[in-house]
Amino acid sequence: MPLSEIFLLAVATATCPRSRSPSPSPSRLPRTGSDLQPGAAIVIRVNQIGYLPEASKVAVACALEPRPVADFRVVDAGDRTVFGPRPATATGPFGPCVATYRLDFSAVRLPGVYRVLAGGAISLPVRVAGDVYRGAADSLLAYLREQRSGYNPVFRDSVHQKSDGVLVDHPTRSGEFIPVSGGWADASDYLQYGATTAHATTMLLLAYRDHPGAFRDGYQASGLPGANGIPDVLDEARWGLEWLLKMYPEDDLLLNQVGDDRDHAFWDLPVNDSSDYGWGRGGRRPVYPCTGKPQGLFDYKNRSTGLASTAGKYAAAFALGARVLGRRDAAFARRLAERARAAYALGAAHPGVCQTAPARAPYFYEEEDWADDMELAAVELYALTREPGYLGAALEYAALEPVSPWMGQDTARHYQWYPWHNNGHYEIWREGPDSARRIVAEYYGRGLAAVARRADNGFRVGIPFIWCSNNLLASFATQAQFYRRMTGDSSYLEYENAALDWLLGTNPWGVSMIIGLGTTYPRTPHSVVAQQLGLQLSGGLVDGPVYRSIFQNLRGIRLVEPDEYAPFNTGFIVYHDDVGDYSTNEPIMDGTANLAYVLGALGSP
Ligand SMILES: [Ca+2]
Ligand SMILES: [Ca+2]
Repeated sequence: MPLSEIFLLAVATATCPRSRSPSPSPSRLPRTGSDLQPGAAIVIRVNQIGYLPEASKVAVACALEPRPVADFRVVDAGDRTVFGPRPATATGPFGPCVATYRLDFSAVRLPGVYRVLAGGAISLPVRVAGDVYRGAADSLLAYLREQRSGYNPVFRDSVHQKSDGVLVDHPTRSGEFIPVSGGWADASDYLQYGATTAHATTMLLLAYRDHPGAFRDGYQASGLPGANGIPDVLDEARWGLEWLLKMYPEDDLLLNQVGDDRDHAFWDLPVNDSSDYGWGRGGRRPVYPCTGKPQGLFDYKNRSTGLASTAGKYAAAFALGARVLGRRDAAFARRLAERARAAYALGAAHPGVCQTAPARAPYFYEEEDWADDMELAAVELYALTREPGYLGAALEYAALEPVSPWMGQDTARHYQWYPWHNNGHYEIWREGPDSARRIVAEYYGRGLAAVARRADNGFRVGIPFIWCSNNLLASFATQAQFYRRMTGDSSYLEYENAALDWLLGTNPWGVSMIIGLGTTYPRTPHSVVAQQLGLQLSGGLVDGPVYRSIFQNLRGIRLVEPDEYAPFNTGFIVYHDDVGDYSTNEPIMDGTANLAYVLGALGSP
């Protein structure tokens, strides 16, 4: 949940003596900015980490003025033409591009570094090699380490270690201290949510289970440098699991979140967070239980109806964790298995959603679906226990939500259907009988087809550009990859590749959306840590482009520097590499972990 109010409070008012102006010092930060030269009317966008030799390779030319592009060619590092001229495929306007052209150079398979030329424009260098994705999934983990609460290895200091937390909004126990220090801050604020943490943890566990070769061991359990004999992705997953166990301390006490948007009053580093929740500045933080009822201590309330959405996510992470970590730590796995059964039973008894709790601002994660979460929990418990009742339940839950409902739609509310793809179908395919495998494959296919129908544009993207659009692309690519593995059907491979290419630079702005990956990536993210320490975060996936109307209507957004991408922000979607834009340029913890799976698959040896 972004720092929605920070600029209103920190800039527009002077009532907070310790508030800091978020004006960055751009000169301290390296900038690449736009590569659009004055007078140029065409840019060529490519995947900036490169292409696997046998993969399809499509650059996209974006013309900002009407100018026909008939053909293109590819040159090698010595400027020799190695491919083309070949006809460019005209694909119509998109966003700021009055015309787009797809430039397919899949036939270039020889490893090397190339550039694509068309219409007088030239692309960034393009690498073709078998190892272009090697290490990419691991690089995401750096951001998760930076987001750690409890002990933070970047600061080598404690973060909220003694302050978390005081139970609030509980019918009988409000005011009680419950030790819940740990986990990850959700985004550039320091709120922490059980639902997003559980999904992130699940994605890390799945990434390692299916693609262990993609991950290395360079960090300790604490997150400090140094190998410990455990792949870092499992160190990070365990960090998530340990916190989730604290957030589910008793069979009937399921905790929802730590902190709330009162956090947004200050632009502080996590180690000296001065938020005041009524116990003094920098004091204790509230921990909210899932209550099954609309929640919010002040004017704004969410629309919670039950516990299953969060209980299901916890149960799934616990059960999967028990399987993946079982051989390394049998006692920990037994504890996880016991908690998985209890959380699942709690969710089954309380169907409905547990949304995050707003405080002073009207923003919260408006999750509306819970069958997907209970499906995943049930099938992970089946995989763990082989008790047939869990498989039967998983199939029943799967039938309640065959397709993640955002797929095919123009818009959705914030986190309305979450997670953005349903891991449960893939797990049923892995664990279930043939009849069930066919059914869940067909479910995935329906969702992919619905997105593909909206993708008739040069970039081949069919997602709605709601807040956190990059998560939708990462999840679309993940689901498409699952589907291909399940069916052998490559009908959606073009869209799967386009989604990843978009995240890595093949988009109108020519920006890789993952900090540190590629050539041109966000240099001034909406992050206190990056801005105040003048350091470059690495690994974080930012929110991504949004509809212009969303950018214009969210509270408190102020761009604080000239927009280097202004020529590309003329269409229906916008993106700003600006510390002030929490709608498009804020790294997010769960989105980053969500991407680990698909990058891990591509980066496996
Ligand atoms: Ca390690
Ligand atoms: Ca859900």
